[in-house]
Amino acid sequence: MWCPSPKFLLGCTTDCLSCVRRRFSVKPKQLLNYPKRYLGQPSPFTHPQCLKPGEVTPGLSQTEYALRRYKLMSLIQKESEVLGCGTDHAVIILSNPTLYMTSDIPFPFHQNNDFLYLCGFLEPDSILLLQSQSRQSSLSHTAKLYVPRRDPGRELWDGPRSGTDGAVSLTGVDEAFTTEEFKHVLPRLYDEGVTVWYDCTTPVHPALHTSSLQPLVEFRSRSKNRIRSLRHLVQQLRLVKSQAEVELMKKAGYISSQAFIETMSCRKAPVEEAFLYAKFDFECRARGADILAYPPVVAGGNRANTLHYVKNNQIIKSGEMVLLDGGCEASCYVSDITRTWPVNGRFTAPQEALYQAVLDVQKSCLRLCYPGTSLENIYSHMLAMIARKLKDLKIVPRGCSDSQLFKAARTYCPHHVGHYLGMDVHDTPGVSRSVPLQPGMVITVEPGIYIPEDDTEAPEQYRGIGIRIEDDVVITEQSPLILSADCPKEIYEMQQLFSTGS
Ligand SMILES: [Mn+2]
Repeated sequence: MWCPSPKFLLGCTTDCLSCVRRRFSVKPKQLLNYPKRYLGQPSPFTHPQCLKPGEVTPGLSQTEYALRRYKLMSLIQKESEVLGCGTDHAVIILSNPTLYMTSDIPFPFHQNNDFLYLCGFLEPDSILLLQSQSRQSSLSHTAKLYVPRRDPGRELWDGPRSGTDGAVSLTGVDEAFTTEEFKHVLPRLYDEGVTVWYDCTTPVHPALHTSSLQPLVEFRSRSKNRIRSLRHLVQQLRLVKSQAEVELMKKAGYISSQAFIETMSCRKAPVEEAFLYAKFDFECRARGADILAYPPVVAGGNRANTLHYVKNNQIIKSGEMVLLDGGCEASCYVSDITRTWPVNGRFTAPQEALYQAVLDVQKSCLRLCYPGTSLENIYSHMLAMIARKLKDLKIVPRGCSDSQLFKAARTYCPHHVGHYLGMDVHDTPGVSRSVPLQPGMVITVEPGIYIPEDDTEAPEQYRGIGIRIEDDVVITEQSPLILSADCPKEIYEMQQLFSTGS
C-alpha cells in the first residue's frame, strides 16, 4: 500500500507529489467550480498574475497542501502507536484573529503559520479540522474548514470573504462550513475513543478557544485520553522544505538582496536611520514583497551593539558604519539578511580589519553547512574562530588562557550563529539546534563581533563598532545554496557598489 520510496513520508520532493496523488487519489478541485468573484485572498481566477490554476497560495498547489496533511496524519499515527491511543483522531488548528491597532482599525492581518502551512487559507476566525475515518488507517482522513460566513454588511468594510464554497474550491479541502457550525462537530470530540490533537496551552485565537474549545479542554483534562499537543509535529514537517518551498525562499532571498544593493548604494552621509529603513522597505515592496518579515534593525555606529535596536531614529554620521538586519516576506516565506557597511562608502582601517575578521568567520561557518552537522556544531566552530580573530586583532590581551578566550568570544558575540528559517523568521523554534542538518533545511549563518563604546578593555580604535554578516542557506546534498548570494559582502564588492552607486 505504501510507496516503496523511503523518502515518501519525510524529505519529500516533487516525485512524491505525483505519488501521493496516485495513492490517495488527490485531485485538484475542478477549476470550473471557482466562484467567478473575488475571494478573501488572491485566487487563480482573480489574480492569474500570481497563481497558476490549482494553486492555493503562489507556487503551492492543492496537492502540496494535501500532502502536508497526509504527512501530519502519518506522524500522528506513529506517535499514537507509541502512546497507545488508538486510530481515531481529530486534529484542530485555529487561524489567527484580527488584531486591532485602535478602535475599528485593524493591523494588516497575518495568518497563523501552522494553520496556513496545512491549508493555505488566509482569513481570520477560521478552524481546520482533520478527522481520521473510523476503523481505517488514520492516514485516510477528511479535511474540513470552518470559515467566516459571507456577510455583505461586513464585506462592505473589510472586502470580500471566500465563504464556504470559495474555501473549498480554492484550498481543495473536502468540505467547508461556517465558523458558527463548528459547534455541531463538538459532541463527537467528547467521545473518549477519539484522540484530540490541539495546542491548548497557548491558544493562537483566544476568543475562538474560549467560545468553542475551552469546555472540551476542561472535560478532557479529567479523562484518560487527554488532549495531545500538535505543534511539535507540524514543526517537524515545516523544518524540511519541499522543492516548491525552496523556490519561494529563493524569491524572498532575491528580493531582499536586491533591496540591500539599492539601500547600500544610496551614498548619503550623514544619513538618517529612518531614511535607510524606508528605502529598504520600499525596495522590497516595489519588487513584489508583501511586507517586511520583521521590524528591521537599522543601527548606526555604537547602536549596532544593541542587538535588537529597532528604534531606527538617529542620524548616522559620515565615518560611521550602519548595521542593517532586514528581510522581506513574499508569498508566505521570509528572508533574514544582515549587512554592515560604512555609510560614506569608505572603510577606516579599524572598521576594515574588524569587518574582514567577521567575514572570515562567516565564510568559514558557511563551509560547514552540509548534511550531518548541526547549528550547535557550527556555533562551536564560530566561537573558536572568533576567539582566534580576537587574539589576532589584539582585542584580548596576549597570554589569555583558552577558557578566557572562549569567554571573550561569548562576550563579543552574545548570540547564536543562526536559526531555522522558513515561513517565520525564527522558524520552528521548538526544534533543537542539535538536530543534524538534512537537505531541505534552511538556516541563517550570522556571526558578529560587537565592541561597545564604553568597553574600556578593548583597544580604543575598535570601540563603538558592531558588525554582523548574515546569509540564508539551504542545505543540499551538494554545496549549500546561499539564498542571499546576490547581496555583496566582500570588501571589494562593496567598494565597487559605493563607487558606482545605483
Ligand atoms: Mn537572523
